[in-house]
Amino acid sequence: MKTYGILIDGKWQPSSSGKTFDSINPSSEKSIGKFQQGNEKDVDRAVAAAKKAYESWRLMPPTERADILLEAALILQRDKTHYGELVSIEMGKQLKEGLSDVQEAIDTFKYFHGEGRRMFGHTTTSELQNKAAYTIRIPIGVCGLITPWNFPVAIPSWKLGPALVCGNTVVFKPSSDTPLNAIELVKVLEKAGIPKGVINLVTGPGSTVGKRLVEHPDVRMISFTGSKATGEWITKNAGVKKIGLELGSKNPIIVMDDANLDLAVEGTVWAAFGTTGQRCTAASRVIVHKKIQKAFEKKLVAAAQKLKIGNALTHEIGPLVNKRAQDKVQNYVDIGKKQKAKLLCGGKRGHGLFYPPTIFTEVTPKMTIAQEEIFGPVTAIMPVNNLTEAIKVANSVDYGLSSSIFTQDINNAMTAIRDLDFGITYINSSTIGSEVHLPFGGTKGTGNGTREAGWAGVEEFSENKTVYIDYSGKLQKAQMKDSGPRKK
Ligand code: UN1
Repeated sequence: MKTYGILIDGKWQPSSSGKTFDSINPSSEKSIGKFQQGNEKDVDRAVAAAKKAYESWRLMPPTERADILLEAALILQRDKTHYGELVSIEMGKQLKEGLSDVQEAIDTFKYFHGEGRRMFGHTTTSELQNKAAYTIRIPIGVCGLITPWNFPVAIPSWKLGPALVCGNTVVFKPSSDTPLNAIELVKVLEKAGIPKGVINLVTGPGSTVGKRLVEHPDVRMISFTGSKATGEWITKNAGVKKIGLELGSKNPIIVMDDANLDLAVEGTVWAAFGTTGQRCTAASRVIVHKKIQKAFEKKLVAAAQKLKIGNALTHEIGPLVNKRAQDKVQNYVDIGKKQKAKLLCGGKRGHGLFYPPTIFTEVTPKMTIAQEEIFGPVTAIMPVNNLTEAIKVANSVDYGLSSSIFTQDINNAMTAIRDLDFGITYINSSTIGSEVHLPFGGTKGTGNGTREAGWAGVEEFSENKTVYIDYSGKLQKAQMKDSGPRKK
């Protein structure tokens, strides 16, 4: 069994804790390697290395930093099968999705390669003569990146891409469920030419590694994707730092009575059961017009029962990530039954870490399964009478990441775009499938207003500097010209 190190100042090494943990393939429940259980001391050394590397990294032209990202994209592209299989093996999503996880990272690095030649500021006027005014984007400093297991390559790339092109250095703490994917991704960036100290990687528990990173005074920004509880903890404990949060959701699909039903069923199957429901963008609520409810339910159950469950490398629906996740899903299903939601299919854990697609109907907005993120292959059909009620139900949760409506009526679609309180709205498509050049993130409990990906990624990982250049040769003073009271 191979033992992997942590990366500090360009050197892979053991943690000072002397302890390791295993990463488990959830399909077989076998270990795939030993990883360092990092601690506070490791984080302190990693932050110090990142701080030192920042001095020269921030001065490298952004186009040169960007070239390293392009090179990394090309390496991933060349060996995409290898990296895609690794996603399926360590995280448990089907191979096609493992490959698309890697594709999302390739696209992201290519996009941020382009940002090396954009990173636009504003040029504007000055209220004084012979004076110029404009803004530039400047790096923030050392960034702490804390990432989840469900997109073990794509989500780190959303953070690493913009952080690096903008001139920041990083300490990366990946989820303990997918450390190998994180290490392989960082090795790709090393191969592509990242100088030592610019990326440091410390594996280990959130309660030590993550905590120290959040509290460290030399870390200027924390970018976190994960649970709402941890996001709230970070908000309270990070001190004065920039914070970017993406904290999950309870995403709805609305199916109107005029919808193309087969399309709506296909979209729901993908959004509810794709990645075994383990996406922040998964649709765990389907708000269905009563007129087509029965027909929709019949088609959805039939489609869900056709899905092939098993080893992620060879099946459509892989396992849940670990035992804790499976217990959590089963617990929510039991609560659903107790609260009198009607179970249409699934509802009982499979062998190992597997769980079958599970559909409830007659779910009402106050039920627990209509409110809380389950992060498993469970969806709740909620019948409604009209669009106004559908939107009200859709908005009746604490989260606001992704939403979707299936309708052939432009008026319904435009109303939904205006009124759904979510960061993303899809028309006639499922709630999953964001593209890397557009902002990704949500309203309400999903985050704190930051967005990742696309130009929003540059905004997230840089700051504005405002520049004034006075070429009058005099000391000109703003706001000191008294225009006096208006004359009648
Ligand atoms: C996530 O689940 O946190 O739109 C990210 C999607 C993917 C990204 C999901 N492109 O589902």
